[in-house]
Amino acid sequence: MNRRYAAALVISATTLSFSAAAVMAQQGNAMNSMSGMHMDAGKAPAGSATAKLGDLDISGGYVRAMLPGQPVGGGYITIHNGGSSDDRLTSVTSSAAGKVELHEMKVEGQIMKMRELKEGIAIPAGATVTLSPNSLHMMFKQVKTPFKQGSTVPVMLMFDKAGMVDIALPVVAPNAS
Ligand SMILES: [Cu+2]
Repeated sequence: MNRRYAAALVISATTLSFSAAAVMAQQGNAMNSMSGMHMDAGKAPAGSATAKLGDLDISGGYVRAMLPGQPVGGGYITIHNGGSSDDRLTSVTSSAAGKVELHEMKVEGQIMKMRELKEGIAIPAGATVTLSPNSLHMMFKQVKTPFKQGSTVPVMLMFDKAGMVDIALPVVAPNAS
């Protein structure tokens, strides 16, 4: 299953298409609960990272440990905008990866599609936006050392209005959500 997952993700086109089975392989567990699209409810593992930046409350930050041969890593976080003006997560960088992209996954028909959000992710005034498995996520590419459970991955989040913040994301089990 890991090999299949890796093969699917090696296709580094802007729009990736892969089968629901490959997505289940990525999840690595809870297959029986995955009929159709499995939306995590935004619950983050214990010990996940938090930060405060102006009107933004950042919580539930973590990355998943990478399986052997896995070419890319996934990161997740929740951002609440307590202010009265809209903001936008425009980009993410990390010293642990050559680049970090903002992606979304969507089921179209029977196919799970992933695409890069080049304009970033809107964080409207008063809204809470959650990056979670099978939906919005940070995708770490050109990872220097595969993320290992128990370590942390430093990231810098850049927002249109609030500015930037450094946060260390704990690395949790590959199938955690
Ligand atoms: Cu992705």
